[in-house]
Amino acid sequence: MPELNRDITAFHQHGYVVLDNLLGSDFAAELYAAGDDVPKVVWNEARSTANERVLLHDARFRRIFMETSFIDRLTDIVGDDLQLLDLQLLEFAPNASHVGAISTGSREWHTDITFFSDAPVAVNVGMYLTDMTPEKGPLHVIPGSHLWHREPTAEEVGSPHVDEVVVEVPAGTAVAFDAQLWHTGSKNLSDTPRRGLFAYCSHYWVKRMDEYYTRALPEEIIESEDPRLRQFFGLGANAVSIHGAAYTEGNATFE
Ligand SMILES: O=C(O)CCC(=O)C(=O)O
Repeated sequence: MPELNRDITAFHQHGYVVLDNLLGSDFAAELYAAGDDVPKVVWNEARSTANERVLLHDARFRRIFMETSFIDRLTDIVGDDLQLLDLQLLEFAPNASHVGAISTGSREWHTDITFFSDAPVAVNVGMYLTDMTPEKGPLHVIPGSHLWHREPTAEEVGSPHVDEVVVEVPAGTAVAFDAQLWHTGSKNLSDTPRRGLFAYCSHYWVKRMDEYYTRALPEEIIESEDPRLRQFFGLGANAVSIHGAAYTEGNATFE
């Protein structure tokens, strides 16, 4: 089994990086328990999710972005204009017959975006709340597949791949991967739910997935004066805009 990539500077080469101890095991256990309390949408017998606003209105989930090194570490990967596009809690039911959404095979290879480019556009960050042992259905990735510029075919979706790598990590560790990378969870064969949080990150100039929600962000975020946190939640650029440093000049004229 090849060694997992833990070097942020090699992120683009491999298409992923393991972020050890991003949450830590105690906080992961607290968030796992918090997952009992949040309302979830059941997609099928194997998979249910809780959306960003449900999570952010619970102070325990906000602490990920206010009290851990999340924003620092993702800024190192994405850049100074880091923004969150979406956050989800993903739960795979115990003793599952499916990997997740659709596949009845042992894999469910997919990319998270179908716009392919050499430059990384979006990065998904899986924060695992349970030890990802083989029976828990760990993430699998195909290093380098973010540069293939295509989605898996119908024949490829459900089957093991010769170049796949199993990302067995302990609870509280995260895996950041390019949204173009072929990746898949695997079946949760254990007798307890598998829970992970997925923070989908990108640049400030990419639109947040606001249409998924009807509820506003919580006041604690809207009223925050931390410029990096405001940018992270789409409330104002902190980094110099790709539209130029004079991006906001003239706002007053047209009020
Ligand atoms: O559950 C996992 O480990 C992977 C989840 C996934 O594939 C996704 O969020 O796109």
